[in-house]
Amino acid sequence: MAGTINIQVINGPNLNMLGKREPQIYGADTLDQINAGLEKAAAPMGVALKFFQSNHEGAIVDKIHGLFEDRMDGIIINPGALTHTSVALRDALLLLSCPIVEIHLSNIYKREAFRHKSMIADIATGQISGFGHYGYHMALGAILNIING
Ligand code: CA2
Repeated sequence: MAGTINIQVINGPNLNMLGKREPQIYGADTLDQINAGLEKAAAPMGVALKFFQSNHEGAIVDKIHGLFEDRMDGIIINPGALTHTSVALRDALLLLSCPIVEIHLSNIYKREAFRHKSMIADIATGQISGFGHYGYHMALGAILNIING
């Protein structure tokens, strides 16, 4: 019998402020509400989610190093602004061999030019951008599709 599927959800800088400002760009839901909705969808599918948010690049890199030991089945990551800047995040994710889905609430390609470049898009399994919090659900479905075939 197949065991539990373990998926780590990582959110980067400022995403703890969701629902508190700029709802026209990022939606009205808080990160806790988004996580709760994802958990509700994941549990009946035998998926255990772990959640991590940090405003600090090094803390996220450390977390990813820990996942190297913990052996997750998949990673859903919204790196926030680190998407566009962080070679350290890119290098850390390269340590992992499980599916990695990069997700953005907003469509980064419809926004300022500096958001059009992602440091991790070409090393991620895939990218989802512009579907609000539903993007996290799409990412979950994409990882399960890869694992279950
Ligand atoms: O669209 C996304 O999900 C982003 O990753 C969000 C980042 C942004 O830097 C990326 O270019 C695209 C910013 C997250 C900021 O979150 C806030 C939420 C509420 C209030 C203020 C900021």
